[in-house]
Amino acid sequence: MADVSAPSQSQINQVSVQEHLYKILVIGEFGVGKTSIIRRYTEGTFFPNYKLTIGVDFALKSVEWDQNTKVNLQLWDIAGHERFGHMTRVYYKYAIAAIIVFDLSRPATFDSVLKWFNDINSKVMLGNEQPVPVMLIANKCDIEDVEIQKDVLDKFCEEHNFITWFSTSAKNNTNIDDAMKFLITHILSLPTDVQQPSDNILLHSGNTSFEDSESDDKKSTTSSSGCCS
Ligand SMILES: Nc1nc2c(ncn2[C@@H]2O[C@H](COP(=O)(O)OP(=O)(O)OP(=O)(O)O)[C@@H](O)[C@H]2O)c(=O)[nH]1
Ligand SMILES: [Mg+2]
Repeated sequence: MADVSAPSQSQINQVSVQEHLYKILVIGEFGVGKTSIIRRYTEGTFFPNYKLTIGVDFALKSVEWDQNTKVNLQLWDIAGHERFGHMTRVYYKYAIAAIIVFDLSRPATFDSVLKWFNDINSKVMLGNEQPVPVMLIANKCDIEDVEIQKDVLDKFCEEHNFITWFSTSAKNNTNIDDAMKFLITHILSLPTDVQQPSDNILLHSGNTSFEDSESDDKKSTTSSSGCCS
């Protein structure tokens, strides 16, 4: 005979929780602190030694956003070094948002922000053909004497349609969580038709170095060599 008893509270909760998987790109010049920001956010750690990323690295973060919403972020940590740049079209695929990082102590890295921004806009868009939302991060605000030109950054973001900017320190854990919360809030507010089917995004964590050509998309997003971070 069928069980006609009322569902328990935990069964009700299970049914009503919505789970999302979002692919987020973290890009910018080499050494600006992309890997450090991701590590701080996902693991709560910081390493003062620079170990450059080769190709692309992945990290996952699950956030219990509210009682009804769980958000899984797949953060794509893309090497900033010029020589790895030719694979970005493959890496960008199915991204729902991007973070462009620059280093407050190296002004030239701000000059490259638009290069990265144009790279994204020319290679990926949302499901509704709108541009991918981009957040600007001014990292290393802990370094003495760095200047944060708020007006310049406000104007820059408005002019180029960045969703906002934050000054952060991966070293001191300044504003990293707030920046990510802002980004998640923005993503959750996007119309549902922009969501990419999450089967396209693999829930892997690890390091991958791609040697293949840009056209070999499928292979690239599934391989995981575990080589050299
Ligand atoms: N003072 C300070 N140093 C930082 C901060 N974030 C990162 N660093 C240091 O900057 C260096 C580069 O950081 P990474 O996170 O490896 O930079 P990246 O952007 O991932 O570099 P690539 O992988 O080459 O593209 C490392 O020595 C970090 O310890 C920060 O907020 N403050
Ligand atoms: Mg790195």
